[in-house]
Formats: sequence, C-alpha cells, structure tokens
Amino acid sequence: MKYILHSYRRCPFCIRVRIMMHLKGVPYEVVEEPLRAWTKWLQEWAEKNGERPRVPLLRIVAEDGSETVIPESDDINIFLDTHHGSREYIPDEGTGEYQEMQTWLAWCADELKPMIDLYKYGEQLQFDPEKHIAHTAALRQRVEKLELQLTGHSFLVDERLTLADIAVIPFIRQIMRTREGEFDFTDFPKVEAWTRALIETEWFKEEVMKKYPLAPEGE
Ligand SMILES: N[C@@H](CCC(=O)N[C@@H](CS)C(=O)NCC(=O)O)C(=O)O
Repeated sequence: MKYILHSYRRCPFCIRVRIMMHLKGVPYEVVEEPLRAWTKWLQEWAEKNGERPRVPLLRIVAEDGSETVIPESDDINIFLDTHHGSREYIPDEGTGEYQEMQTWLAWCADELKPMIDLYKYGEQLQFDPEKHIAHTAALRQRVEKLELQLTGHSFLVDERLTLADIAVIPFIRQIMRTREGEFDFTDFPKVEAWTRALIETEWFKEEVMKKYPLAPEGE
C-alpha cells in the first residue's frame, strides 16, 4: 500500500495532515498542487465526484492498483491515527474528551478560519483598512478563547496533544505569518508558546514544511 498526498505547502489544512503523517511515522509521496490550476488527476477526480478540486486529498493505493480517496483534512487525520498503530491523538468515542475535540474542530472550521480569512483578505477579498480594525478585534476574541483554554491546560483537550491541537495550530501559524506578523500576540502568551512548541521543532521545519517541486498543472 502506498499513500499519495495532494497538498499545497502553505495550506493550513494540508499542514494538519503532514503533521499527522510525521507523528504516525507514515511514509507518503507528495503531489505539490499548483493551487487553482490543479493537476489533471485532481481535476478529473473532482469532475467525476461532482466536487471542487481542493487540497488536501489522500490517495491510498493498494497493491493491485485500486485507490481509495479521502478528501477532508480531519477525515484523513482520523484515518491515519486509526489505521497506524494504536490510536494516539483521538480520545475514545463516547467520552467527554472526544466531544470536546469535535467541538474544537467545528469551532476551527466555523469560527476561526472564516475570521482569519476576513482578517487576511477582507470582505469579498477587498482589503479595507477601516474594516480591518474590526476584523482584527474579532479575530483577537477568537484567539482569546484559545488563551483562556490554554491557561491552566497544556493542550486543548485531555492534557495531551490531540487532533484538536493539530487542527488549530496551523491556523495560528497562518495568523503569525500574515503581513509579517502584524497580529500582536503579547496578550496571548499561552497560544504563542503552544504554537511555537510545535512549529519550531526541527521535524516541523524540515519534514512538514519541506519544499517539493510544483507538479505540472493540467498533467
Ligand atoms: N474542509 C477542507 C478544506 C480544504 C481547503 O479549503 N483547502 C484550500 C487550500 S488551503 C483549497 O483547496 N482551496 C481551493 C478552493 O477551495 O477552491 C479540509 O479540511 O480539507
């Protein structure tokens, strides 16, 4: 069996998956997608499945050449954690911790990510310095929520690294890298330390953020 990950280096959803690949010690090939041009394989898959081409997407290629495709980052990570050794990053289903993890995943998708988009790009991708003040304030409220959780806790759930941390940290990294670190983390020391503890490791810099040549678009 072989794994092929269609990915885009800076995409936070893809970073989630590459973190999990590293943590589980899973070898994989990367197809570095030319974002919005896309490879022919991804275009054809999307067309066949009535979906938009998007990354990340994991192809699981069996010995006989048959393929299973998983397109969503959280689903890919649940698959990887469940199918490689013992489950380490997902609390047992039915527990309060599992529920908390799901709540953070939904919060990241519904509350944090849309706010980062507004902060980074503006409404309808029109950056407006006036509105940016309100967007920054709203994003600070989201980060404050993380700060409160991380005050007295080392991780978001269960005092250990779970899928929740793996899902959210790439988005905090994205905030840190927007407009050369304009977002002020002084009031959010726990969030900053929690993020940096992961993204400043050698494995993160060298494996997760490894540069791959862009796959030729349309091929
Ligand atoms: N819910 C998806 C979101 C993936 C996603 O939005 N990826 C972005 C790249 S960061 C993308 O492919 N955008 C292209 C598009 O939506 O057209 C996941 O968790 O995997």
